[in-house]
Amino acid sequence: MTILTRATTPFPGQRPGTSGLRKKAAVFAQPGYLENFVQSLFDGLEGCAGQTLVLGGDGRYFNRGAVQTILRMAAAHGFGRVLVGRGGILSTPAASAVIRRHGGYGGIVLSASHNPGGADGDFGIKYNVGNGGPAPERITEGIYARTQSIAQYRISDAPPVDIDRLGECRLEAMGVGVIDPVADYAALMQACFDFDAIRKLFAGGFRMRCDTMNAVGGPYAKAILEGMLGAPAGTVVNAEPLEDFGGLHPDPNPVNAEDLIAHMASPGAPDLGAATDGDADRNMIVGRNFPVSPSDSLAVLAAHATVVPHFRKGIAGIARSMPTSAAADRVARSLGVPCYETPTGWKFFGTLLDAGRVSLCGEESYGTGSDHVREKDGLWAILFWLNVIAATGLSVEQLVRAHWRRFGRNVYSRHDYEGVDAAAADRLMAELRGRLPGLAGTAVDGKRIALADDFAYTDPVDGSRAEKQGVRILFEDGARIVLRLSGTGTEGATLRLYLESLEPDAARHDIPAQEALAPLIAIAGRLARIEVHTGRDRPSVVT
Ligand code: VG1
Ligand code: CO
Repeated sequence: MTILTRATTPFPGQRPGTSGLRKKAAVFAQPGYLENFVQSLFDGLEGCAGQTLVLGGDGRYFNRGAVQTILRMAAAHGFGRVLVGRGGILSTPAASAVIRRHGGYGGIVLSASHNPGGADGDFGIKYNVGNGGPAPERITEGIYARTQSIAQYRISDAPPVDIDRLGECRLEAMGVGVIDPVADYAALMQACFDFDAIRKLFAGGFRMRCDTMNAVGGPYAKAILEGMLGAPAGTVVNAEPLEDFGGLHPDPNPVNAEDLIAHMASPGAPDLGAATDGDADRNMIVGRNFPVSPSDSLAVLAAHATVVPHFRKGIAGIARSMPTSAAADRVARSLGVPCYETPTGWKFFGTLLDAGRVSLCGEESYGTGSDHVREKDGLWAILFWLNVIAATGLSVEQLVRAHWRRFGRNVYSRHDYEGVDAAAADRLMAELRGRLPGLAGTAVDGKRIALADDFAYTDPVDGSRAEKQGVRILFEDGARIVLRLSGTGTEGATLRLYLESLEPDAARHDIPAQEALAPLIAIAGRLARIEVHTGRDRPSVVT
């Protein structure tokens, strides 16, 4: 076995976005493409010689080949040991748990998460640091800088490692531990939640459908829900991780998980519906004929946190991404704990969690998590709901409605304009930004604007600064419009329009969100001239 140094030339555009580098699988499959990125990552790591790296992915097309390449490069770089999930499988939250539990130097997660998979779909790679969380921007920007001047990479010519058998082997001087991808994670879940109470719930006839969308959540949900908690076999559906997710788009929202939504609306629907995404860090919660908005989910869980063993003593604070509704803010206020507003992307929660300033975090994009790992965590959120249901005896709908009555309802929706011409999307944002200084104090359709800015964030722990994180227009009555461009797409641009209005009147809580938000939708369309710029008279996805 020899460690080879191979000459290479830079590929353009290897800049990680909201969560890692995502490109078409065919782009990643080009000779040297993955290698360049991984070498650029390794070049920036200091003191990793002899250390442990965690490696795994969501099982999509190209996952297995990428695992072998990265193993051979890690050996050439002097890592002491790589812990790899059997079959190359690790969900994003499980990778975070393994890094933390085994004192990993960092970890590589192979996933384009909620993006479609398969040979014609997307592939992705993300780097997590020693706290188990996504690398902060100074690291990802450093990787990107090196990809632009890379001239060579190092790789062992060793034969492939058998990643399908648990146990230890060697690759050059490096150890490779093939681990059960579920075990550490399942133990952590057991420590967080009241498994006895959830077991009793299922034993008492509580029924659930958990749709893991043919993605990596399947083995975890099966082992924990059906294995440890006694949910009937068949509770978890689409449970086999497939390279193309069986053609499903593993982005759990009412549009992509329409089967689950229909099932939950049918006669004899189970008590709880849930879905997870490609890498199992997102969750969607559905009651009987009652989808829960992710922003509400975070707020409801926060309000009931002390029923869960992990939060028995209460929570230190909450953090939410800027476009996420302010429902959680109201809960934080009532608990007397701080609520932080961060830019979109889980990487901005890490410092707050590490510093113990917050215990719970959430994003409007079906992401919820806590200080148990440093990633959002789909199955954790589902278990949290199960624990709250078991402890209160209330249904999903009862919990949410009681929450609205107590705190008011933050009516919420996101409109996505996908595959828009990138230059047109940039023009829209530039024009809108240009108009911001004149907006505060003016009224549109009788609604007075209190603040209009481009969200900027200074991390209160490490002082790092993130700018241009999305245009927000705040109205005096608590309503908000937010516009930003997606940082995870691989085709053209995706414009995201986020809409929120506060409805304190319980008599109006039944009005469908699109109807309640109609005036705000009209204002947003006009202010941003969405149709003029994009040529679209309606969004592609409404959630
Ligand atoms: C989207 C979501 C964001 C989430 C990110 C990664 O980013 O809006 O909240 O953190 O995806 O989620 P963007 O830039 O496309 O809006 V995952 O589950 O795809 O890693
Ligand atoms: Co994900």
